[in-house]
Amino acid sequence: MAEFVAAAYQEKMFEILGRVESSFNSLDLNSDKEIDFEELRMLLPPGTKDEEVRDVLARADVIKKDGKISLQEFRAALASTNIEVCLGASKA
Ligand SMILES: [Ca+2]
Ligand SMILES: [Ca+2]
Repeated sequence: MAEFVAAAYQEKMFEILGRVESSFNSLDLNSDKEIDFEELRMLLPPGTKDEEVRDVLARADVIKKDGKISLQEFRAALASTNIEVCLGASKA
């Protein structure tokens, strides 16, 4: 039973990671492999304040603090925070 749960969990993680990469690519409008402030702003709901965009960016921009979110940072952010909820990707 535990093995079944572990396998299902792993499968789900792979599914999420695959989706993370494709959603990252669709958010990376200029295809430079980073999500910058403007790209992040477009992904958040209309009317989101600059400081809120900056806050989300700062929470994810933790590995290489260059003001942009790399795929690695994007994944780490999803794994460690509820930023996934912000991105509307919470449903399995
Ligand atoms: Ca970009
Ligand atoms: Ca970064």
